[in-house]
Amino acid sequence: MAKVDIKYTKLFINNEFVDAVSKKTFPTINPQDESVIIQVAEGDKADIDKAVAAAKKAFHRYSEWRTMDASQRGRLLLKLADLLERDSKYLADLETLDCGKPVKNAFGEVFFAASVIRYYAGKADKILGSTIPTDGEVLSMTLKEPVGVCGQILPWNYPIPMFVWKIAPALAAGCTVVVKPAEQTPLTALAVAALVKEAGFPAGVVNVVPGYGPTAGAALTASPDVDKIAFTGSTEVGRIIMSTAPKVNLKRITLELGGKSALVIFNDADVEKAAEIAHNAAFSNGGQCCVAGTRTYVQSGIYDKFVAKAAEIAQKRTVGNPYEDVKQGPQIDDDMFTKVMGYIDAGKKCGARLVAGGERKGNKGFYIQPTVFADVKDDMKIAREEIFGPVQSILKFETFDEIVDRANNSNYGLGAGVITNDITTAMSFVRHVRAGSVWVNTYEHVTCQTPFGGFKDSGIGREMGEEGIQQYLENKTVTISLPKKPQ
Ligand code: TXE
Repeated sequence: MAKVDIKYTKLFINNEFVDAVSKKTFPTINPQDESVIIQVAEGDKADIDKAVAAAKKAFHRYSEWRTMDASQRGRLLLKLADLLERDSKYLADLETLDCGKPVKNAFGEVFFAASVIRYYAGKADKILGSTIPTDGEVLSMTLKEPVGVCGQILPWNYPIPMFVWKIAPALAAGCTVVVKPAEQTPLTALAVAALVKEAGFPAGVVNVVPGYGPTAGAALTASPDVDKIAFTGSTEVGRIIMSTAPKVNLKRITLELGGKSALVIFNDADVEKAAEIAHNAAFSNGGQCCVAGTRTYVQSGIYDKFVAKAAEIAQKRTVGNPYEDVKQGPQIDDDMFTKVMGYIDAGKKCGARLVAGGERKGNKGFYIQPTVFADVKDDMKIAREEIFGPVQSILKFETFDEIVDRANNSNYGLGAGVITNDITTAMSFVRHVRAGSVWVNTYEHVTCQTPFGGFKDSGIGREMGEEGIQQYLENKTVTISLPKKPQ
């Protein structure tokens, strides 16, 4: 197992690493062998209040941050991106230790995160309002202003990218932030916090408070001094945030939640290529991906051939020590491991045909065999609920209209995909499917330039792209008396 030097385990408030007010700590667990990696300071309401006060002070109208040129905010972000790349090997090793993903994937994610930061760095001094031809003897314009203090609650599946998706647009917009990383993966958030300080961001602009959801997360959601909550996680907790956050003030809320995305493969597709795309759609990041294409719908003409190929690829998928050259490491923790194994049992019991995997791998660590079920029916639990593990469900269909209805028959609407060589079929599917991202002849191609988010129970608002920064801005309409204005 790799030896990684862990430098930061305390809360990051006001550019300092500090103990929790209660002095409490919690263990972060190594998913490879279930051992305790290290104890981390456990933030709760008292610490969230301190961090929010720091963020509020940093947002004061005469603060260094508020009076800084927008272009300088961009330069600080560019510096942060450089520092991430400088420390990419270290950050990737640390990420793999804490969440078990293959280190080469973790390494790629650091560079992806840097690209997101640079994208928003470039936007910092290009936040434009508009001038409006207004009725009456006035001149009107809009000013775009930062929302204020933002609470940002993160999941554990892509810890560094999720941290950056949240802070980069907020900082480019001029907001200040309090970030609560997932309790399973606090380590890289703290390491990146140290880089935020090194980059030169003023104290209080970024604060990071590890802790549990019902304590630290709930305190952030309930704080009257927080102007916006941005959350990525389960739909269940998204609902809690939607119902509790507005009780004290009408916070802006953006939510990026779960999914049960359909990938639809038509008869004219190349079966080998389609099976590869569908495999990656379902198994990428061990299936711990909100847009995972977990419902693989295959048209009847190629169904049998496709199932055989999908099973073959899954059986060959390498699972093991994430510091070695493998495709899949362990699942994140005991809870998720138990939950996923429960879904695999449910699949076996409800009559789906198991064609690959179906068991845990080894007897130590949270490893699960890549599992494929064929002949899955729409009403089975494994076709309806988000599994968040390495499980692919293959379902058969006959016609276009039938498959659009079936693909849309879900409370979720995060991602969707279609594989066909027929442009009319592809574009008709794109127009009829109810999902926030639709991929044609590819899947899960996510970039910093394109908005990402869900329809229906998959969320509210968008991250990334221009839409991503707009979620951190308020519109201020300014109307100036201008007697005898020229036409
Ligand atoms: O998520 P939670 P969990 C889905 C996936 C997975 C399920 C459960 O289906 O099986 O969620 O995973 C914080 N107030 N996704 O339990 O609980 C929590 O501390 C405020 C999809 O890990 O939603 C963590 O920081 N915050 C997803 C974050 O919410 C609270 C990624 C996510 O935890 C809170 C992860 C509360 N009451 C899981 N309770 C995606 N969309 O990518 C918890 N939290």
